Amino acid sequence: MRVAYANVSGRRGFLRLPWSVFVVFVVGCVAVSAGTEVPAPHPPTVSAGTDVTAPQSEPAPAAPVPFDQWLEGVRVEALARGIRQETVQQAFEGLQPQLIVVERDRTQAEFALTLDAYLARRLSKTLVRDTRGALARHEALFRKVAGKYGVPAAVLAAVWSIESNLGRFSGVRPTIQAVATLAWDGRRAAFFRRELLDALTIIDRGDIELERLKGSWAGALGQPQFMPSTYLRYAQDFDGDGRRDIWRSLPDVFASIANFLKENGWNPDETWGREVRVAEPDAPAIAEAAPPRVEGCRAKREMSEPLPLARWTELGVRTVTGTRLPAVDRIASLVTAGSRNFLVYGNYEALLAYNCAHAYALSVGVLSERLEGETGKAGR
Ligand SMILES: [Ca+2]
Repeated sequence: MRVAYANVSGRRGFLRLPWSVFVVFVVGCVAVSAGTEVPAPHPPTVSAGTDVTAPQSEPAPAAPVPFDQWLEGVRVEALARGIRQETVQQAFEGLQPQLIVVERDRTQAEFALTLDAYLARRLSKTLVRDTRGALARHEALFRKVAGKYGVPAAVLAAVWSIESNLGRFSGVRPTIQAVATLAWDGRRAAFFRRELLDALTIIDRGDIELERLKGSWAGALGQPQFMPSTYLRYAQDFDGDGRRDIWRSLPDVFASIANFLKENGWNPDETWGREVRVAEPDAPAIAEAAPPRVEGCRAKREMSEPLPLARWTELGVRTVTGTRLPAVDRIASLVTAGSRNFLVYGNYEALLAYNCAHAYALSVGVLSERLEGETGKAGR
């Protein structure tokens, strides 16, 4: 199987590398959810709810329309969509493209890491400790949100941790400017134009003031790093103050993450999957019995067709400690990450809906497991 990872910035530039060998990260994505711009590996967390495998590029116009002229067209479209004139006027007042955004979108500074090496580095002791601490500190709130949406607290905390380092780095770039720049720049014009109109809608609805509408350079908002369209569809007002504040309200942040996963099929009776042991001699039979999928986002095409757990057992697959897989009637797909293998259930696909990359979904899954311990998933 072959795979590559990239975030929004890499949409036009997916590299195709051997699946078992490399994970490609775009350095630019570091700044995506980290207000600081440190070149370290980071999963493509920019676009919750957006399939990064969507068509990669649109031809850039031969002679770009001047920004002001282009913006006038968006203004007309926004008004036609019912967004109030004063909202558009305020948002577009003095607006200029932000060159660093274009630069980041074009930068191809990439480096490769095996996926298992990535997981080992990403899930550092510090990250696990900090996330565990946050989970304990907000235990009552996590329990309340988990109870309402049916997504375990450990999974919510893991997503929060991976997306914005527990809210520490949710991005400092003004969203209207960032998204308008990318929409004008042309490469993903249609996609970012829709996101720009959705960002205007967010302000128009009064969920947040213009000056607080901030996020990554690629438009991902707040602590869950939702794109504006994802925000409109999934964000929640859990503290009941009438606003969906995914920047400062932890009840809203946790509930928004939970609602996204629930609406994308999270099943409260199952876990996400588990690491498994595959013996080398069994590999050919497994490849024959469970070929790669042919449909779905890129990461889905890099996992096997699903088989019943009993069939995986017949094929010689065991838990990572060598015991038999649970005797439950459930289907699972195989994900290979370098030297490691994982059998994943439907909930894993809810994580892929958040961000279609195994580097992301495995980070969340493995981190959540470390937080809750193996006992949390006995028999599941
Ligand atoms: Ca609220």
